[in-house]
Amino acid sequence: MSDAPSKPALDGVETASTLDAVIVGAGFAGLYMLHRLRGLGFSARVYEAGSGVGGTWFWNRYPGARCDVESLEYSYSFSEELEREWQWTERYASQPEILRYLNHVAERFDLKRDIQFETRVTAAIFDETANCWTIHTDRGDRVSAKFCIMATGCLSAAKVPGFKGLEIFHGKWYHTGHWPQEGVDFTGQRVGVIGTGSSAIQSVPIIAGQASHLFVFQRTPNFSVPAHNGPLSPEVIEDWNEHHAEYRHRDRTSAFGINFEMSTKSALEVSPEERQRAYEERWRRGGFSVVGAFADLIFNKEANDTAAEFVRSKIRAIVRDSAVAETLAPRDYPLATKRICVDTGYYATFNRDNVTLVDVRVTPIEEITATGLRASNAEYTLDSIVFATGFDAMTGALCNIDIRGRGGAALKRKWSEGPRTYLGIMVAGFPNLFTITGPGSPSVLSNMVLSIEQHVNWIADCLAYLREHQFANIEATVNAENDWVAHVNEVANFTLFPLANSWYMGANIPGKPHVFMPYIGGVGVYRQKCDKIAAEGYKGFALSAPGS
Ligand code: NA7
Repeated sequence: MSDAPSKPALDGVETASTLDAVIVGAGFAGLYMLHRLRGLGFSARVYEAGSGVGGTWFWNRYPGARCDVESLEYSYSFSEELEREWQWTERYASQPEILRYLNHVAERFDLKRDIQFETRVTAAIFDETANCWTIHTDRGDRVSAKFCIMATGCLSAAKVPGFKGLEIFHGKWYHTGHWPQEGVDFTGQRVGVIGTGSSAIQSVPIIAGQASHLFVFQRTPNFSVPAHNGPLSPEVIEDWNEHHAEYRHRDRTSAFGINFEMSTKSALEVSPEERQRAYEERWRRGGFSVVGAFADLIFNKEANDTAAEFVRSKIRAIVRDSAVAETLAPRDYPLATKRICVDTGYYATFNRDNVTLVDVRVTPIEEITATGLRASNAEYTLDSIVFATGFDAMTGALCNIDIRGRGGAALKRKWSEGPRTYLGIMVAGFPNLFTITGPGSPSVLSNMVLSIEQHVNWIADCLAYLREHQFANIEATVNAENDWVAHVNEVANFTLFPLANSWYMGANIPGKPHVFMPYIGGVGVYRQKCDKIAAEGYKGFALSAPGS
């Protein structure tokens, strides 16, 4: 991977027009936002850094990339026709299939004509005199819009750790979140994968099948549960086609936006045998369902320990070398407080002769060398290095844009001690700026597509309301924002989530404040709150007429 080439400016470098809205990003969120605004008769333009639609699913093309939410649920629900005409092929959709879907959506709703590709938004400045946003791009565009809608994604600012020596490495290196479009063939190579999060856990089994030798450099082991992926049966598809309205409603009113089936029992009130049966049953089902085996797994450490020990026992049963199994078994944080992974053959990959696990907590990576990587105990000769090292989650993509609100105040500065929003949708001091699935909303703790649709609909309805009532501005009040931030923290502190050094907590980025960023109150509860606030005339927001 190399730095992006400098881009030529497009014709008509400055765009004088004033749009109703600029949307930043053409993933699931940006595409649907454009569709909704068009339907309401607003003018809108999307700026997208990639050369195609897809967002996360455009960039994350690493081997084995797949969604860990089931395909039937991880899809738009806004169009009955779309719902009927698109057929998912597998329980968990692969990245190429999701990208095909998003391209289909873009074509079907004729969205591409309002998307400017290969254009990264660099700044969004609120002009208090003209009462509009001025958006700047790396192509030299400068466009005005009444509303600026950030559809920039929660896991889009890829993070390559600053290892000494990377620039002298003679081999090739990649980040999973910026995978080359043409793919990579590791056949016969010595490959190092750094990181053991979801991206590594999906790609390691595939890379191991190609490489002559694969070294997996692990800092923190992750809990992973089997996907049991496979083709969707005609019966499942037929059932979905018949009942999807009902299933979608169930998801919208649920905790995580997926069919989760949360037990009402405590893990501590049942016998060890019953507990084991429940975990085994969930393990057979696969996916996140294990977290719903008991009602208190994310609230009670003792209850959680029983589930964590169950997964560790599975790791020991799969991995033949007991020392490797122990290294792969997470111990220092509760199950699910770092994003649980969903895999196909991850642990079994460590039974292969051509795979070596390196615990970098014991032998830290010291530097990248011309020929590979030096850890404190050994030097590893590598042809390629894969950084599966994650993202500056939730705030990274927003803070990478120079966003300035009233009085020229920078969002990055406002968030220097952690993100502050009202509902995860708006920020006090930044009128008419919306953040789809922003920090302080369920976002990454939910089925993202469902949460995106909810935010997009809320924002679209809000813009229609402003127009109808002749308001020019909407802005979160400081009080409402303070109350919301306190509520987000209060709910998080009821759970075990703050106990982990996770990217939910900003812990993976050196210097980032440790604040639990998503809202864990549940998507159903959250939706009700958002709807109530809108129904009460946007309580907690200041609405003002032009020029006021
Ligand atoms: P994650 O889940 O953030 O995983 C990144 C991994 O990289 C994780 O194991 C990190 O260890 C490791 N890492 C990060 N920096 C380093 C350094 N400097 N040295 C060694 N190891 C490092 O990102 P993914 O892309 O896998 O998944 C992101 C989300 O996408 C996922 O949760 C799903 O929602 C889909 P750490 O745990 O920080 O010790």
